[in-house]
Amino acid sequence: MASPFDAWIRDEEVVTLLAQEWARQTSTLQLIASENFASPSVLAAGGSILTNKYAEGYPGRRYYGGNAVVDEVEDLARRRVTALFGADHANVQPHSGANANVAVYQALLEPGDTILAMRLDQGGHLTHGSPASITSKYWHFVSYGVTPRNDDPDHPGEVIDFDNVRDLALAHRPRLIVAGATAYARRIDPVPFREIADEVGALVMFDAAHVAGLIAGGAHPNPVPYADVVAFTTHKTLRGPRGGAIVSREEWAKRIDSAVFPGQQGGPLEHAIAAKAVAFREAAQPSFSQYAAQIVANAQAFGAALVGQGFRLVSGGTENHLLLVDLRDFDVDLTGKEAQEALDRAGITTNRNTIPDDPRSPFVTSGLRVGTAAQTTAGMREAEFGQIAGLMARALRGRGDEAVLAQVRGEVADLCAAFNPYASFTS
Ligand code: DSN
Repeated sequence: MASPFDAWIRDEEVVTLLAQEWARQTSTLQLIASENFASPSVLAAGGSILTNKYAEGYPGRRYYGGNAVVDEVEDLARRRVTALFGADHANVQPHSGANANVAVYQALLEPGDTILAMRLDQGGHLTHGSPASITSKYWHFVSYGVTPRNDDPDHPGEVIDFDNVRDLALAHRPRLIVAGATAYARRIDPVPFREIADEVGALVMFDAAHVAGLIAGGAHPNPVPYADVVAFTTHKTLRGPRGGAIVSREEWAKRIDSAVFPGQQGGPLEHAIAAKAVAFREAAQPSFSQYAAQIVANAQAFGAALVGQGFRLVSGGTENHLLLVDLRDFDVDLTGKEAQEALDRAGITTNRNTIPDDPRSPFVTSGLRVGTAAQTTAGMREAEFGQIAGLMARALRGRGDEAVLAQVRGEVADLCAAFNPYASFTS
């Protein structure tokens, strides 16, 4: 069956591939923590005629004619997102979260300046100074990490080590401190970052790529009052189109706009910006707050059920939409790569991930990252996530037996059939 959104496509090969992807997305479990199901309105705006228009520049200051309507579209997106987060200024043009982060560095810093950010293997993002990222070629990164593992449930370890952040800040006097992560299951409090930054005269960027939807929905603290700049993606918990955005204090507005265009990008993707505008409106609805709270409740139920199946959770649990699973307690020989591949065969889509101080390489890993944002959109609740933990454990225990994997895959398909993501959207 083809996706209901592809009726206009006159290209058999592409339609066939989209039908296959529709079947995959609706008959297998989407547990990648950075993914979601965008609404039909977001999809339609993203596929609109605005893709036809070149609009280098910003509303009222374009380098091409014919942008009267496009100006209104981009202004609408900017107004909606500044209202959503209570920010002074917004730039909605970044094509991705990585672009947004690099534009912030370019706007706030000189080449060679020092940035203090979270190390990749401790939960940070590539653009937080990984040697593999261009960011580390232009700026000097110093990395903070998490506290050691500690199995006391009242004082969990593997949480951001603020003593380490402060010590490094005092020793290296960074120009910018980055808060935010890509594989970290705990709430990130912006206040200690601001306090440490003030002590050493640094600026603060909060990378809210993962938790922007939780912030918009009120499930996580809003970093905007504490950070100079907040950069984020629009397609993860925020449930919009694939892309990035930056909100900031007014004093950084001009520099950020110049860094995005012409600093990094050419023509903005106005169809994507229209889809972002739709998503920002959706995220401002009361139902989105319920959604954000349910994402977290589902993640906590999922975590408890995974622990019940013998898995260990990095940092002992979750306060957001994701869980970082240390596979070694479940099976000392099971790598993240092997687990991801076995789960794929069982219809459960996840990604392998390094865990803090992982003895294995980033290509193999000892961890698995899972998230609840997408299947919560599809209507799944705590009971279903409990069931999913059991299915994952069965698939991984029986990973050498194709009959076990096929049986789990069948049960996954039955579960997904009862929770079609596109049945839950009413507009
Ligand atoms: N790829 C994103 C994620 O999965 O977290 C980060 O860039």
